Amino acid sequence: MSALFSELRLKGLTLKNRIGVSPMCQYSAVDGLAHDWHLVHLGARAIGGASLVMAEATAVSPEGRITPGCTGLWSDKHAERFAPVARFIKSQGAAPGIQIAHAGRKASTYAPWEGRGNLPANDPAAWQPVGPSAVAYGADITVTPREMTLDDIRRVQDDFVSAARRALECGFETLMLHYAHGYLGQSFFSPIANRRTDAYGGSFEGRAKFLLETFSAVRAVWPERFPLTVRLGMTDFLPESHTVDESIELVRRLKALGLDLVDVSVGGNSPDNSGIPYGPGFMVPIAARTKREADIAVAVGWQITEPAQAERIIAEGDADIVLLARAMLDDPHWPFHAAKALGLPNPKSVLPPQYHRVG
Ligand code: 531
Repeated sequence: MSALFSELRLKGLTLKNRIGVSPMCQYSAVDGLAHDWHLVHLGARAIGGASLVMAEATAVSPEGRITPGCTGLWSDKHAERFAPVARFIKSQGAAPGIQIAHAGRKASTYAPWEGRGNLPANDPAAWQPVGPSAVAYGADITVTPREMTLDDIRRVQDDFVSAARRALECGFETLMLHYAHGYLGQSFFSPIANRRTDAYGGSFEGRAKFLLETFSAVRAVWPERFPLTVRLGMTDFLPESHTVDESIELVRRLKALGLDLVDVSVGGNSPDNSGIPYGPGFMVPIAARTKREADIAVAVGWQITEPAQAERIIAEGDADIVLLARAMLDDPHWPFHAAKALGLPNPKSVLPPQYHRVG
């Protein structure tokens, strides 16, 4: 009996296995609108047998995009474009999910294959990023963000709520708030990015305020029957970073507000990555700790590539689901190949009948 291929119940949703597709930016939208690429990219991975297919970091407003090619959910037209994507994923027996995001001070940058860092100010596609404080990220993201006013904060929180409503209307059944990787939510929690002296900065309570309030506002419109999740950057692994202990306390507070699962990730508030303990499954110990200390369902990614490794993570109770990224780009049929490698009795059942002629 495989733990990786056991069901996972999250609220009213039953996932058919513990293998999910992590949200992965495609930088391929036009004016934030999803199109054929997103349908085929995400649809192929639903065909491949993942139980949860997460659409990429999707901006709640135009200035919340990381790049001009990022998807958005800031109008009903955007929702209409995502509806066939969600519908197809569901038709393959996978749960359709979406991550909603605001890029904050890491906005207005090139797609990775077009350049590095910020779009130049004279590029007509560039815009002014905002953040908790007027502190630039650094390295090649040199633009100093405009410090958000209290009105800006309210507006962005409303944008998260509107995007959540639209995500529901277009058929997504799992919603993830992007509170990782140095984007807006994460940056409010980080003493590296957040130097505010008002109620939204300073102490743990102040730095947590934007994240907790935004979560609460979204929870009020996201139905109880579907999981509401957060991807949280647990630490930057730097002395000046927020700590794993603080993150676990934040997870406890989010849980009290209705969080169903936390996807543990890295911080991304500093270009200094020297403290990140890269290596196979390096986030698993933090996932296990979070699960134990916050008593909540946990997802984990990062350098998880092998079926036996994924099986062990779930079997040992370190996490409830693995969310694969690069491994899924490499092999959309990763779940089928994992079922074979783990010696499941009928691995072809992972794929739809149209593909049962595989060897
Ligand atoms: C890179 C990244 C990972 C972890 C910390 C900082 C940066 N990813 C982040 C992605 C976009 C592509 C690059 C998102 O989370 C949207």
